[in-house]
Amino acid sequence: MNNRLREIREHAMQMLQEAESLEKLNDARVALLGKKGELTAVLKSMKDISPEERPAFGQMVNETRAAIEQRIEETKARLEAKAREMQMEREVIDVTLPSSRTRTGHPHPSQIAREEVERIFIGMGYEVVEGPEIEYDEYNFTKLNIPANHPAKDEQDTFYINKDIVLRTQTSPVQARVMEKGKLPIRMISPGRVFRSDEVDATHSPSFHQIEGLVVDKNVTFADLKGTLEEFAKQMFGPETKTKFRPHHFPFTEPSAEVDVSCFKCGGKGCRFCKGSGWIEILGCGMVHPHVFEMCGIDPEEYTGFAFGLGLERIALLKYEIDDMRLLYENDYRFLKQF
Ligand code: 2NL
Repeated sequence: MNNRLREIREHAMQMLQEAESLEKLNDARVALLGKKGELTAVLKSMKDISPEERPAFGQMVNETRAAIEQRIEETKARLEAKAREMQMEREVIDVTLPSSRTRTGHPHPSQIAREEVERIFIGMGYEVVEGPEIEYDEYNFTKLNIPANHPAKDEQDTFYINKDIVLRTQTSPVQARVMEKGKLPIRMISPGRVFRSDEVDATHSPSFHQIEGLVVDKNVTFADLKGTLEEFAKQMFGPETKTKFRPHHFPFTEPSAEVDVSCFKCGGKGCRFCKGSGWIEILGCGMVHPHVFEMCGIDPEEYTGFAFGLGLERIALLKYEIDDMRLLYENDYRFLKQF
């Protein structure tokens, strides 16, 4: 019997030595120690041994079992460590690999135009002021001398939130608010999104961007307006640029004008770009109407001022020779990245 136990033990050690995975180890454990295992068979044969020899034999069986169990635990620890190591090798992260490509986007042509206009006026000492896109009808229309039923109100009819609140049709309400604060003189521009209930086509959109400018001080004249906008045009479209002031009408300025610049493509000779005229319209302007001053709490006897407004999309279309405004609203990166 002693020999039999030694055989079992040696066989067991051999099996455990050869188990090269946790599954195989488990199979070996069942085969060695399980109900149908070799050691259990030996225990069952105890009845054939004489009662005097039984205790000593029992002890030997227990020792054999303990030795096998210990080797199983050691083998298990070894195989688990090996499995962990292999997993680490499989899941290794190479931090030196290049990352997946990210795209950082691109400034929008209208925003490039906005920054360009801002840069020029900041250079002339203007302050940039922003305000709400949702405005009181009173600030958007009434304080700018556009009373209810005025035809100009129709012309730029807008989206009403309720009977007193609108989506602003221009950024002038920002300027009306600055005038009301009463800190003079004023030299400001107000850029931002504005709204009109226009149908979408190649030159119109219900939402676009504008920059308005306002100067209020003592003794401001139309000559100051002309000089300022001439300088702006030269910086924006090139030093050779000429300007032309055509009489116009706006309810908030008197007198009012529209400003054309000499075509920066053909230099004024006339081409397809300027439709043969040599001139391109870029903005509207005028001397602030005395009634607007009064409604904003400024004494028109003491102060005068000029104001102007330009559409940023229009400037972007001109500057980049884009022939359809709708391209500006699609945000197609392939289009935007060209500018
Ligand atoms: C245009 C014309 C213009 C103004 C805007 C203005 C603002 C105040 C007082 C008086 Cl607070 N005027 N703004 C003046 C003349 C023209 O815009 O064609 N814009 C796209």
